[in-house]
Amino acid sequence: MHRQTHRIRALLPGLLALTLAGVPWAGSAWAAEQAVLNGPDGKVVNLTATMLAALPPTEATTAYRSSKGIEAGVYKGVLLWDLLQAEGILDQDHKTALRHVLLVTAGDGHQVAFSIGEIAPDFGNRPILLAYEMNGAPIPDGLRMVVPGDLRGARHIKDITTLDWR
Ligand SMILES: Nc1nc2c(c(=O)[nH]1)N[C@H]1C(S)=C(S)[C@@H](COP(=O)(O)O)O[C@H]1N2
Ligand SMILES: [Mo]
Repeated sequence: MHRQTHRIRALLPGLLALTLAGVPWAGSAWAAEQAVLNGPDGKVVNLTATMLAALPPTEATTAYRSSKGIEAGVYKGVLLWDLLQAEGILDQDHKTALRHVLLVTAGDGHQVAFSIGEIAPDFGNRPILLAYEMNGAPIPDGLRMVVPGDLRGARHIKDITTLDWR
């Protein structure tokens, strides 16, 4: 009896891992705490899986040119615009909102600036996505920018650590 209890105890971590793997997100290698959105007036938003899942999910298919050839993928995530709206980051006066950019930084230092005018539905209306899933599975190396229509890969930033509103 005692022996059996030990055996079950030894199996528990494995069982827990299996259970979690079946739960969307829980088994994801994405460490949510590592991604942060810095807004105006010192506002800091932790981009957790839970808060992103609460926003309308959006899908996008992209194919971009990289040094390895054409990289195609189906992505799921949230529109950058939706995220900024939900967090109240954008000024309601569009002329003020349009002064700003979102500087996106990756763990390796790769950085790209996106303008508010580019993603605003009334202006550039580009459906730029902060993606957490690729081809039906959580993206293992973290959140990724997806820029439908871009011919080259540079703005498809992987392993995003920071979004800075400037
Ligand atoms: N974090 C990070 N993301 C990045 C880059 C990078 O250097 N660091 N390079 C970009 C460039 S220039 C390209 S072409 C694609 C390459 O993506 P691939 O590895 O899927 O071909 O990733 C983009 N995302
Ligand atoms: Mo590239």
